[in-house]
Amino acid sequence: MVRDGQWYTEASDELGLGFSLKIRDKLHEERSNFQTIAVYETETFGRLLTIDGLVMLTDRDNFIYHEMMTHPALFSHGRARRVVIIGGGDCGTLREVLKHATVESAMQIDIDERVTRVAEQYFPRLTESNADPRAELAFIDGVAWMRDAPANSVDVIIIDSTDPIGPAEGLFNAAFYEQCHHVLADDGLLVQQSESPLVHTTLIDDMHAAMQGAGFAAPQLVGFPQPSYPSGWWSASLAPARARALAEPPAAIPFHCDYYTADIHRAAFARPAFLARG
Ligand code: AG3
Repeated sequence: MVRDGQWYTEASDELGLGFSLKIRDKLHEERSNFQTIAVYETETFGRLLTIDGLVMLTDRDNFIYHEMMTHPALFSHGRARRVVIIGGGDCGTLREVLKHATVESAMQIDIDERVTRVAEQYFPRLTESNADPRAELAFIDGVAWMRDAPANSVDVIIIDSTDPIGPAEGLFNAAFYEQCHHVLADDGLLVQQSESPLVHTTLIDDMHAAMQGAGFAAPQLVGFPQPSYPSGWWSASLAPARARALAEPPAAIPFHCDYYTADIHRAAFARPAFLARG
């Protein structure tokens, strides 16, 4: 039991940094078949979901991550009908995908059903669109699903995974990207959460090289703040299956967002000088 006034900390020895939230209570903790899932009530960030001790989301800032994992990719595609989410068991990305009227099917494939059940119980706002008839939830291995999926059958793949250690490791390599490339339509896009542009530059370079090695056109970095993740600055990497012009977002976004706007979309693709230098 956690006592009032204690702190939750995600610290990384490797990075030499940590992030702490003052907590009121631990609401839940379980060891699923794949990982340890915990939920805390914090003093100022609402509820906190952790997997294997790492921050997955908080009530207060997950809107930035979920909107930025979804809307730049879907509006850049322009007419995405078939969307597949790998990971994302908390359903926050699925909810954002379903805001797009072009989307006819949105399939969320997370290996761990318990993440979704915990989200339904403790983060009901994230799962509020799960009954949408266009949504399908599968609790299977995303790598195996991708291997067996037909060619040219998906418009946008969103990989909303944990860090590239443990269950998500197989989602960050060339073999998996090759399967994604095969499954995507010619004008398809892959987007993957790609950690911090400040402290994970080597990882990002390796990911982009692996994506290009698998046949993708040059990936672009979409940057955004995420205060509860290491360094507070996060990214998604957007890779077109084949070189193509990306579509512009509409001037007026046709649904409610709390972070994403057309201006934010353009700004998020801008490369800071130190990253542009490579
Ligand atoms: N996606 C987790 C990104 C990685 C966070 N890393 C960390 N805290 N060290 C979470 C899924 C949200 N839908």
